[in-house]
Amino acid sequence: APPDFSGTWNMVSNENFDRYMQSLGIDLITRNLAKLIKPQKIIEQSGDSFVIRTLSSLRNYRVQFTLGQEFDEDTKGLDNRKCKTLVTLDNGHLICVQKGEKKNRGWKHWINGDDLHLELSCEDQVCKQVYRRVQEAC
Ligand code: 1AG
Repeated sequence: APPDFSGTWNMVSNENFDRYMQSLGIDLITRNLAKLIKPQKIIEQSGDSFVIRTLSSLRNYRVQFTLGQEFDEDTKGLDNRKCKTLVTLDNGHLICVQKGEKKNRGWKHWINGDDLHLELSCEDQVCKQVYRRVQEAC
C-alpha cells in the first residue's frame, strides 16, 4: 500500500541548505536567519490530494496539489518565483518537478519508519532534510 504522508513532522536535520538557498538567489541575511530555524511540516493527504504546510517563526509556506496534475506554483515568501509544478508518486516517493527559470528544480519526499525525508534540488545543489513524526495524544 502507498504510504500516508499525513501528519505533523518536526525537522531534525538539514544538510546543504545554505547552498540550496544560494542557488535560489536568497540574500545572505535571510539565509543566515533561515539556517537557524527548524520548520514543522503539516501534511494533509486524502487520496491523490495533498496540502503541505511548512511552518516556522520566519516564514510559512503552503502548497496544495493533486498527483499528476500540473499547477502554477508561486513560491511567495521563499524565492518569489513562478513555476509549472507537477507532483507524482513513484514507488512510495513523492516526486515534484518545478519547471521555471531555475534548472533542475524540484523536491522528493519519502517515509522511512518515523522519519519523513526531503531532498530539495536546484541547479547543482541538493539539500537533504529529515523530519520526525510528532505522535498525537490518544
Ligand atoms: C517546500 O518544501 C518549501 C520549503 O517547497 C522551503 C525550503 C526552502 C526555502 C527556499 C528558499 C528560502 C527562502 C527564504 C528563506 C526563508 C525561510 C526559510 C524557511 C522556510 C519555511 C517556510 C517542499 C515540500 C512542499 O515540503 O512544499
